[in-house]
Amino acid sequence: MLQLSNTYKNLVIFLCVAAIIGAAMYHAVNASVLNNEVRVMATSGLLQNRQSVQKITIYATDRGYSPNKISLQKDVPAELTVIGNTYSCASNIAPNKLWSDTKIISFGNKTEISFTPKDLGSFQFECTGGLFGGVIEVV
Ligand SMILES: [Cu+2]
Repeated sequence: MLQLSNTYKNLVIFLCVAAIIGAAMYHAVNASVLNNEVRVMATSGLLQNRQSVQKITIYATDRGYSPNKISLQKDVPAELTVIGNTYSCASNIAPNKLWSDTKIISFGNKTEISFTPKDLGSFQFECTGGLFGGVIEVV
């Protein structure tokens, strides 16, 4: 049998203990990092659900709005992006039960219309001249 000096034996024992403690700490830190990530993901998931927006793109064209029938969910914020692609009178939208100001849709620009539908039902929207329009169903 190889005779090991006491100092050498102590060093080996110290290294073994250090390796075991190191591995335990590594796993503990790793586990807490993982737990944090899970928690952060869960929190942002909740935030996303709470703040989710229904985004719809509508084109204002020479022949009116496309699409001109839109379905939205009640109590969920809505963001309509109206893209102006006409000089016709579809380039403005009159106030109605969902929003209270005239929206100007100039050619080549985007106009955001934001609101939260609070009531169920069928809501008409029209250009200020009443030639073109559409309907928003709140379900
Ligand atoms: Cu019009």
